[in-house]
Amino acid sequence: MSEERIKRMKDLPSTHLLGSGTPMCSGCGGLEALHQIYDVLGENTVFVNAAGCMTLLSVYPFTPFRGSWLYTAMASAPAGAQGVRDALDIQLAQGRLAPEDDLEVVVLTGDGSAYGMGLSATSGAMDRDLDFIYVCYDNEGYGNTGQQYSSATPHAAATATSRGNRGYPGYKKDLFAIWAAHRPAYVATVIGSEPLDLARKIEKARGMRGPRMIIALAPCPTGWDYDPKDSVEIGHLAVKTGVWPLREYVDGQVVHTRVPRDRPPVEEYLRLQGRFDHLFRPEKDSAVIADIQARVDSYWEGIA
Ligand SMILES: Cc1ncc(C[n+]2csc(CCOP(=O)(O)OP(=O)(O)O)c2C)c(N)n1
Ligand code: SF4
Ligand SMILES: [Mg+2]
Repeated sequence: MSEERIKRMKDLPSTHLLGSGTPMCSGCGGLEALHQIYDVLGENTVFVNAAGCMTLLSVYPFTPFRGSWLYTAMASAPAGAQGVRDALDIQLAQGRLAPEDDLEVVVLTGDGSAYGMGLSATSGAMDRDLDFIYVCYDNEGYGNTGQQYSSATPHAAATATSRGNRGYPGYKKDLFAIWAAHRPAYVATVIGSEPLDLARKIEKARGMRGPRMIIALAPCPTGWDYDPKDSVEIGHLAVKTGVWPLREYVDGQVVHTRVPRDRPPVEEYLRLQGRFDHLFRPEKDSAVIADIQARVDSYWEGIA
């Protein structure tokens, strides 16, 4: 690494992640959300990151974060967070760490870890009422290894492991509901293209204690196959069409922070993404599109 680059990284403003020449794709919706989340949480944080795209942000011994960063295996980030939290608590109890120097422990993983490999460790952490924030950036597949399907992949999306004219045969798992069933302090869905909603939820989570769980839908130009300039538009359409409900769980209640009125057809969202190309070419697959639409409609039925 050149001296010049090291200097550039050291000179970054304290709450800025980027500008370090990271090997991330342009238009990355996960990075867009993470950047905004970091702007709210700030540098008094320890990020515990499971293997995935965001791991590429940190190249030992450097990290664009101004706080600390710990890398774990895919299934283990919440267990790693427990160890970090325990170490901080012991230092606080022994008077070796002043309360004002305490750090927020933040797990950062992709959907492959959150929806799949790491779900058991996350469930255990919530059972133990671990005091941490979990941020899952959900790009709906194993992005770092070439977009194989995960259990966050939406129905019919083409992935590296679900090719042909049918795409992924399964249906996206409702992780928000699974997490909320554990009755943690807080669960919320966010997206980088709705920055005010995102900032309000992260502020709220920051002011709480216990497990605070965040899922950020992360439009992914590389895995979803679209022009990076369309990331924000795709994020807006995910919310407007009702595909990505913005919601939060607190005190046993689920509240929608945005109820999309006059939802445009999901087709408008699907059409922009190459991973759904086979639904439109060579012939339109009206049955599959109608199935996707019906599931979205059924979700919103009765939600005022
Ligand atoms: C147990 C285990 N299996 C496989 C891998 C290889 N691997 C590294 S990153 C990754 C994809 C992770 O997907 P996700 O959590 O969705 O994050 P993304 O890559 O999409 O950011 C995989 C499979 C690994 N590190 N550990
Ligand atoms: S593959 Fe997708 S999630 Fe990963 S860095 Fe690229 S755009 Fe972001
Ligand atoms: Mg992923």
